[in-house]
Amino acid sequence: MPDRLPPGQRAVRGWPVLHEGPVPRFDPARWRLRVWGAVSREVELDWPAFQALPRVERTRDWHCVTTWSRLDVRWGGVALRPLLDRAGPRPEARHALVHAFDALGYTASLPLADLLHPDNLLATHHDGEPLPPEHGGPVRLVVHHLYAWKSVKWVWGVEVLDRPARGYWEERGYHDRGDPWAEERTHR
Ligand SMILES: Nc1nc2c(c(=O)[nH]1)N[C@H]1C(S)=C(S)[C@@H](COP(=O)(O)O)O[C@H]1N2
Ligand SMILES: [Mo]
Repeated sequence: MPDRLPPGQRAVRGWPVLHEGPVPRFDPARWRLRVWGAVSREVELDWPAFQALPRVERTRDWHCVTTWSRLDVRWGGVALRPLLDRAGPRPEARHALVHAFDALGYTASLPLADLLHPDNLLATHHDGEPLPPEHGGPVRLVVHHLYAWKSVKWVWGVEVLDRPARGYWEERGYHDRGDPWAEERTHR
């Protein structure tokens, strides 16, 4: 299936675990999903409110910048787009920083337009099973169309910005957008 593999990628069968730092403990009593920054209305949802949102499934290919790709990954969870629409990004908003609740405070930055892609998920399930903690459970972002470092595990926050900012890997030389088909691996 070479037409499904972006340049420099190879398909793997298993599911590599890849992240910086230790897997954090999830506390459902303290977790909140927040959308804030350059928005008209901040969104804040606790775990029960998040769990009550409509659920969707998406099966898509997924590409890590370290050259592995997974084909037909089946994710389940909550569509991100309606939550961003609810927050109402202000006209000047162009960028976003997505935050994890791990000890590292991992973040990924991306153009707001890419975060608004209707396929993006706050994934809680994989192949119909709850997402394991090492893969970002109970909830991670999935942005299928960008390199996987943008798909923040253990997500809690989306910060909408009217100016560019850089996340964990972007600060370390990785690309601000990260389109695998354009091989946007690092900054020029
Ligand atoms: N919080 C957090 N999310 C993260 C990372 C990380 O280090 N911390 N690594 C990213 C990278 S580089 C990849 S390839 C994917 C890997 O997800 P997986 O371990 O479920 O395959 O998670 C992304 N999300
Ligand atoms: Mo990655």
